Formats: sequence, C-alpha cells, structure tokens
Amino acid sequence: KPTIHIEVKFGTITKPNRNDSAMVAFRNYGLGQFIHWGLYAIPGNEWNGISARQGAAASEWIRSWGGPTAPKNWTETYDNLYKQFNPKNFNAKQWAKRSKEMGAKYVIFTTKHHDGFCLWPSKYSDYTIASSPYKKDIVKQVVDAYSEQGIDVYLYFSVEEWNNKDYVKSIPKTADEKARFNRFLEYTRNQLLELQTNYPQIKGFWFDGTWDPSWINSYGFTYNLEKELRNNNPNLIIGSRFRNDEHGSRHFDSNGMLLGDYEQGWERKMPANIDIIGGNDWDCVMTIPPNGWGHIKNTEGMYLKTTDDIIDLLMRSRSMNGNFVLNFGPDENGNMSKYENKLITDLGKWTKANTDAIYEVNHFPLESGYGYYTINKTDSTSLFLTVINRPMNGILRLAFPKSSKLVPLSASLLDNKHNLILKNANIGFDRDKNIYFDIIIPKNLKYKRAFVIKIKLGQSN
Ligand code: FHN
Repeated sequence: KPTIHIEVKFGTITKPNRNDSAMVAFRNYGLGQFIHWGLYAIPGNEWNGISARQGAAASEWIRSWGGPTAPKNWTETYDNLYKQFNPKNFNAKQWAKRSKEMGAKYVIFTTKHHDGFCLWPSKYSDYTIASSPYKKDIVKQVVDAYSEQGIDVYLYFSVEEWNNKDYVKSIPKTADEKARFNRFLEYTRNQLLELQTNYPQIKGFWFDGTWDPSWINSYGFTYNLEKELRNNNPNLIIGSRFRNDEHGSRHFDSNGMLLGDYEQGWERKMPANIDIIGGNDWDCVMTIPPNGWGHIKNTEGMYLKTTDDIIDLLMRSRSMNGNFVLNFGPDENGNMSKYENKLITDLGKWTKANTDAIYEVNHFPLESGYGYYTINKTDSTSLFLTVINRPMNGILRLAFPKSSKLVPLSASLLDNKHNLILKNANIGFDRDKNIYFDIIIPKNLKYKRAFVIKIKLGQSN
C-alpha cells in the first residue's frame, strides 16, 4: 500500500468495515453459492459434440474464443442461441432448497454475463429472456425462491457486453465512439436501477467485466452511480470490482483504501495468510473444475474438486474471516449435473454436522499444520479446529504462547460431542515460548472426511 498521500476525489464512498446489520450478516455467511447460467449453457463448452477447449476451459467465454472446433460464423450462431433457450426443468425453488441443504447463506446469480443476454425482461434491451421461447423472468424466480429459503441474494452483473454495438473497449476517441459509449453508460445505469426496482429484496451486486479502459476512464460516472445505488438502498453491499479512482487504481484507491464494502479480487485463488487481507472483508469465488463457470457438458480429463477439497477451501477461507463461494453451472434445461448434486449433498452433510465451526466465527491467531482454527464470535472460549491433516501418531499437539490468557481445558468432537483426552504436554523445551496441549485421537475413530474438534478454553490454573 502506498504511504504517500495522493489526492483522490473519486475514491472510496463507504467507511471501511461497515457495521450495519447487512454487513454483519455478510461477515457471517461463511458459505455462498454462485450460479452462472445463460446461453453458454447450451453449447456447454462444445461445438457439434466436440469439446471446444479442454483443460482450463472457461465455457462461458465460448462466444469470445470460439476454439478449433467452432463453426466459421460462431458469434452469429451464438447470438441466435436465445431462440432455443427454453429450460424445461428449471425450478428455482428446487435450486434454493438444495442450496440451503448445502449450507449456503447467500447466492450470487448471473443476471447478465459478458454475452449481454439478460435473464430478466429488461425494458432497455431486446436481447433478454422475454425474446426466448421460455419468456418468464428467471431472475425474479431465483430472487423469490432463495429469499423464501432465507438465503440472501446478490446479483452478478457484467458491465462489459460483447455484442452491444454501443460498447467501446478502449477510451472513446471519435465523436461516434463517445456518443455510443455515453449511451452505453446510460443503459448500464438504467439496467442497474431497473434491477434495484424490480428486486428490492436483493442485498447487493456482484460486478464483473469492469476492466476495460473505457470503463476505467469513466470514474466520475461510476462514482456517481455507486452513490445513486447506495442512496436507493443504504444497506446495499458492493464489492471492490465495480470501479476505480481517477488514477485508474482498481479494487483499492491510490491510497490503498478499499473501493467498496469487501475485497472482490479472490477469484480461484486464496490469500496465503490473513495479513494479506489487511482487515478487510472478502470473498473467494471458486469453480469446481479448474476453470469454467458455465456448464461444461464433458468434463473428462478435468480435475473436478472433491467435497474434501471444498471443505478444505471453505475452512481455509473461514479461518481468515472470508466467505467461500462455490460456483455451479446448470445445463440448458436448468439441471445441476450429477456431480454437482452429489457435492451439494455431501457438503451439506458436513456443514450441518459442523455448523458452529463455519458460521459466526472469527479468525484465531494460532498456527496449525493440522488444519484450520475458527473461534465463536460471541463466546471467546469456544475454539474449533478443523482437522484436515490427521497426524500418524494420533496426537494433535497444540502450541499456545505462554502469555495466553486462555488455554485449552477440554476437547470434544463437534459432531457427536464425544470427549477426547486432552493433557498438558511437557515436551522438555524449557526456553520455548509456547506451552503444549495434546489431544489424543483414538485409533478407532473413523472419519471419512475432515472433522472438527471443539476446544473449550479457560483460565490456566
Ligand atoms: O470473465 C468472468 C468469468 O467468466 C466469470 O464470470 C468470473 C467469475 O468470477 N469472472 C470473470 C473473470 O474474472
């Protein structure tokens, strides 16, 4: 972060670490669900049955890169897919029910991805669900169904639009480009206000496609727009991807202040440690395949993250005060894949059994090679250790600094409350700055997945 103070007129609007009920809820979500759904679900990463790109395939980008198996005029083919979009099995209530079972507390849903196709009947565009054979408002169904389940809704919105004639990528220079891009900005504003009006229950926007020089150069416009959106809903939550300051600084302004309510740069990556986060709120959004947010028909040869991988990533995020958001890419009919469905079920079992370690917890400043610590927000004597790496010798040796006011007094398994032996371990390093506590894991303790130990802390005797 820069130490010299730079004059910034279009910097951050909100105070850091907002403490209103909406932001408090955000901090407690723990697990979220991302859904990428749109016309790209139809090709599903394929042209005529042949995978367009293997490995790290961003299937929702197929219109942009075509790939070796694409038809000659693939963008035109793509832009006509809406005539086929008729998801016969789409059932928002079912999605929301399953999401709740998984343990998600918020959902981020693509209202419009980079292809520009709107899943709501926007009156500012013809390229919307209203022109498809399906016709019905998909965004409304998602917002209603998830809200009904008590899952907070955030709308994903791509600013960049590949097929909009008014969109200009570089800084508009000619009079024509300027006129077009100004129209585009007004259109963006109209759509966002429309979304706020149509779906007043939403808690926030999740912006994307904000990296082009034309948008970066529109810092005055985006600053005012953010203010306007927040005036309409003072509790609105917006991440750091929406805009930049007048010096082109994105996510953080030129003085290192977060632009928005949470850091939104952790996409398919995770901070190495909590210090990197600098006390900001954040989320990590993650795909199940290596890359690819939209549906992929054929995932052969791709490593798909397992439930164990997801538990690891979820608890790693939680141990650093972040939310973990897992992405799903339903197919053209609105079905989640068999793999996704199984993952929802398995992850749901785990989150249900280990709720106390996941939600309403904070970071706990202790290193552990065994897994991740989280501590209850209101009860600072309830510490949780998610054991990812079970030691061969059956002993979890916890190192607490000698200066600790609170030390472990007892330990039990979170899911079934069985007590575990906990004893002081004098391992003979007199000049060590730590004291050690051993938790014994019985040999016959069978767990197929990571498990959580609840450690009761108290004053040392
Ligand atoms: O280009 C998109 C991508 O398709 C996907 O939507 C992800 C989700 O975070 N965001 C963009 C890349 O940063």
